[in-house]
Amino acid sequence: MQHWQGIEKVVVVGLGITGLSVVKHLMRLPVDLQVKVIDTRENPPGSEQLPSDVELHAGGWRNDWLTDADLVVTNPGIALATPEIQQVLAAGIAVVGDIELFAWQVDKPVIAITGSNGKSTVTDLTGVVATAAGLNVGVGGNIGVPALDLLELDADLYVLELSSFQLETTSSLPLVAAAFLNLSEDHMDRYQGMADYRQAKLRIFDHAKACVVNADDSETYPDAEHSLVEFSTQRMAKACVTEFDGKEYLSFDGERILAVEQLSLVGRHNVANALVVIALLVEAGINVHAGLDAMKSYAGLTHRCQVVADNQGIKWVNDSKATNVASTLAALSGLSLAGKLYLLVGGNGKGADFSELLPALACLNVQLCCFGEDGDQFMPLHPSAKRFDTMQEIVNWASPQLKSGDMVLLSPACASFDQFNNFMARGDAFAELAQQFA
Ligand code: UMA
Ligand code: ADP
Repeated sequence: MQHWQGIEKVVVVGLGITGLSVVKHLMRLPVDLQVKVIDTRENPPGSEQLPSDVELHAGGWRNDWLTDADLVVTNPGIALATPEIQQVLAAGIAVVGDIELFAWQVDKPVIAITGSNGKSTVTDLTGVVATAAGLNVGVGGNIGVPALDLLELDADLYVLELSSFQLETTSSLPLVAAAFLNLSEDHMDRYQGMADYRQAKLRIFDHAKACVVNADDSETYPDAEHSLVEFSTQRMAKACVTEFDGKEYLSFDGERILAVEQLSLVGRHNVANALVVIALLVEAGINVHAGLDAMKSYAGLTHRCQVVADNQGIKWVNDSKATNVASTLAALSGLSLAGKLYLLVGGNGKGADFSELLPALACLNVQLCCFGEDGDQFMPLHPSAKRFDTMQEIVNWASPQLKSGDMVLLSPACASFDQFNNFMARGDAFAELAQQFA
């Protein structure tokens, strides 16, 4: 309880599932705290579940509450650069996030994963393999289960997906193993530039025993000396792909662990993801061999390159979680089709530069279908580009033309917030359209 000495008044900024988990956690602590909540939204999600003795100010800021606080706990959606939070910091009041509170409390080993793409897949698969190896595992963080809620479980191991937003307000998280998967442009509406975004992600290594880094992406390496564990799909590394008798294997420290062809996951990016899972678990001292059957049969999370309809030779693929350029590139890489690709792109572009898609699109027999708020930004990328308002309009237009061998792929390279509550709702809407027309 040493962290709580001298803290009485706590202001939680931002409700949602994180804010609620923070309030519940604060209530459980054996310290006497006065807790207040501020949310700038008129009707913050989760307000109906707030205990009645916790005061809520919704629809704006309460600077008097903030400056009177001993500690401010922010939702990851609130940038530290927000003027109100800057004032709090200038007044010498500590500002932390839910992951820092988790760090203050946790007494079991923790593995954490960050990166621009693949976090949820690696986090989930790490949990699946560790569970199959006999451990009681708490899996959460940015993947959608607030980390503080996991403390209620009697877990042997915690596996956390951490976003750059969460890492900004985390400074003392002890990790048995941490991975930084890759860095590509994302969230440029929140950061000054790539250097800023990278620095936020690198914070994952501050208190990590083993730092798993991508030998194919030098941006994932920490600036200071750390205990590095490299992974690569292209070269020799501690975790890499090796060839034996004409077959590719996932290998760790020179030992063949699993043939690549035995993975149910598809795509080279998922080979990288599986290598990271092995590296993290071995470094955490877990018997990865005991969980290999689970790794083999793991078919991935929904909304990530998921076939949602396959009828008359026409495949409908939901990759709604592709919310940035690199994830859409991963979906397109190695794609070979007998027919035409109908690619649905657009949404909220978060200030990204989409021109990186040009070379990949140039190699494909593609009909580019652009929709949503930033759909216009995709129009110059391919001569086939056609503008629509919604996915429904695209499907209405494309369906009569579809032939065997074609694929309709939603891999939008954008966030969904312009038209949907989240990427899951967008993916579900696409899957429904696919069912309707397939
Ligand atoms: N907001 C305000 N005012 C407030 C509070 C929030 O305007 O006072 C807005 C912000 O724009 C912010 C958003 O609301 O972006 C977030 O609020 P929320 O209620 O949706 O937050 P939570 O439900 O607590 O969800 C958060 C993470 N959301 C964000 O980081 C934006 C979830 O990640 C995460 O799963 C959850 O905590 C549990 O840890 C989502 C996400 O989009 C999936 N993450 C980004 C990503 O993956 O790219 C980083
Ligand atoms: P995150 O949690 O980082 O958003 P996900 O596992 O949910 O990662 O995948 C998000 C998107 O990125 C999906 O479109 C998926 O196909 C793609 N993806 C998954 N792993 C990788 C990777 N290692 N490199 C690039 N793209 C990836």
